Amino acid sequence: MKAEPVEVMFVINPSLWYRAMYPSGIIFLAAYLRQQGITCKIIDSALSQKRIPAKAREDLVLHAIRESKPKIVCFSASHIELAEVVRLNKRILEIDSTVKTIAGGSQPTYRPEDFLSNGFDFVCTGEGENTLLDFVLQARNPRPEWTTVKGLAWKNGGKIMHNLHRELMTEPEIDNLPMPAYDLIDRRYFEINTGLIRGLPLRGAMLLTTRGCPFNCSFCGCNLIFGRRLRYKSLVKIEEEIVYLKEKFNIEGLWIIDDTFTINREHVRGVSNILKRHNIIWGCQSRANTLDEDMIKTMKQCGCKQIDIGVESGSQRVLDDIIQKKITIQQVINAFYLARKYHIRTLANFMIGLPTETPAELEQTRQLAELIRADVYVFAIATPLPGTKLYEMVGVPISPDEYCQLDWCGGPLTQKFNKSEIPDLVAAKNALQKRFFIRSLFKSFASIDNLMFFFKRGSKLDRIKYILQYIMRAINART
Ligand code: B12
Ligand code: SF4
Repeated sequence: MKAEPVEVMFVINPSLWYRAMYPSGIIFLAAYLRQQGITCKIIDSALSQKRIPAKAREDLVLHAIRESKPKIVCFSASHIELAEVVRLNKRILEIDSTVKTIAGGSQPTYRPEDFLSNGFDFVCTGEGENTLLDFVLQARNPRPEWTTVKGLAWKNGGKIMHNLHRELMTEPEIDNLPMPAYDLIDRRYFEINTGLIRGLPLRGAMLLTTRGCPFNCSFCGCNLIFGRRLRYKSLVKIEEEIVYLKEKFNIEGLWIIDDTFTINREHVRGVSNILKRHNIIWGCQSRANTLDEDMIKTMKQCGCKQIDIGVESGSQRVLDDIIQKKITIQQVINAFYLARKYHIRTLANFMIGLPTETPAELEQTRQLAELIRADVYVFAIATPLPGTKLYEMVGVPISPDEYCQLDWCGGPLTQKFNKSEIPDLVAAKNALQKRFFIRSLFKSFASIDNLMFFFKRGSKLDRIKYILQYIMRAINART
């Protein structure tokens, strides 16, 4: 059957196919355009029923473009997706040079020139809904006036132009956004997997309840996208989305992807109560300084199974001067104590190898890791993402060709950007990871809570299959 032509095509990057998590940005954008009567399609893993090599997946994207003949093709990209997005964009323009292609998301926001110097004519910086809508409307114009599209960076001849900054949407505007276009992505994203709430084999989805983060940690560029003022979705709209996800995909769990969910006590209480009402198991990302006993107690009572907390370092100097995290070691200890007290599983994120970090400070990190008795530990080698303050601090230029080599576990660039006094970061990271590996694996899968969850639910065979796959992947990654 011939595909219907569409005006706008969104590409889920081939490297993301078969992962448990869909790119949320794309489904927000597609829903917004659709609400304005613009025909949209998402090229998704539904195109292929089995694992196929990367090149073949790219070919499927090109095939879909030939079939649907979109006027505009949209890419979303992090730094590690830059290379494939640039390659795919080139191949699309070879098929049809009249197609307008545009990139948005984290890396295009942090560094638009990475894309504009590599074959893209248009980049959206920051929040995308209104910029993309204006872009599509201008593209319909025989003489488009690109300078009028706020938030757009573009190429005028050989020159890179940065239009006026796009204002962030107001809270009422956020609340009026349509339901994200879950219906345009593959249903398999919502099948049982252990990726959403680590180790729990459940049917789940991701949920965004706020936009923005008031903090400004040096390694992160999140607030360049959604700003530093928190904008909340109303509880009514949040409940509508949860009901929709339950009815349509029979979800059991949600991972709240807000940058920091636990900033506003009232909001946390409101969302938690909704999740409880709908019997949803959930997890979220948090900061040690925003958690208190009352909040943790409410969260536990309302089905929260896991909180991910960025601890980063056991050295207060590194936290203050390098990471600029605005938390204290005492707040970290307290947060983990409270989570343990109320039996909420914790995931502690650490990073090692920050500029000027000494072996003694690394030892403080190890001691803090022991002290907090988290359930799951993740140790990463601090990696200066281009566009962040940490990148400037490290001061080592990393070219776009090298982005895909930036590796938290250690890679060819690790030594180049190591400005700490720890000589072998990979060995140091492996030693820490090894120390906590068995505990993390065991707590991910065999905690009392997990076992209760497993025995109380149906679909046991499917769940076992997913757990085994997850363990195999963890073992393979380690060897
Ligand atoms: C959920 C999440 C994940 C999930 C799901 C990822 C997925 N499939 O989308 C998981 C856990 C898998 C993940 C993995 C990783 N992530 Co992540 N992740 C996030 C997180 C917390 C939320 C993203 C999200 O869904 N936001 C909600 C949606 C609505 O927002 P959005 O995607 O930004 O989209 C809006 C705009 O950006 C824009 N937009 C987006 N795309 C497009 C496209 C067009 C054409 C237009 C016009 C506009 C536009 O419009 C959208 C609506 O306003 C962000 C933090 C953040 N605040 O962005 C980090 C973040 C995106 N991740 C980051 C990183 C580093 C990673 C990893 C590399 C981590 C790792 N060590 O492995 C991997 C890489 C994955 C990959 N292949 O890209 C970085 C990216 C940095 C960078 N320079 O690119 C971020 C920004 C966090 C940070 N600390 O800086 N991540
Ligand atoms: S609190 Fe989280 S999202 Fe906010 S700036 Fe720090 S790392 Fe980024």
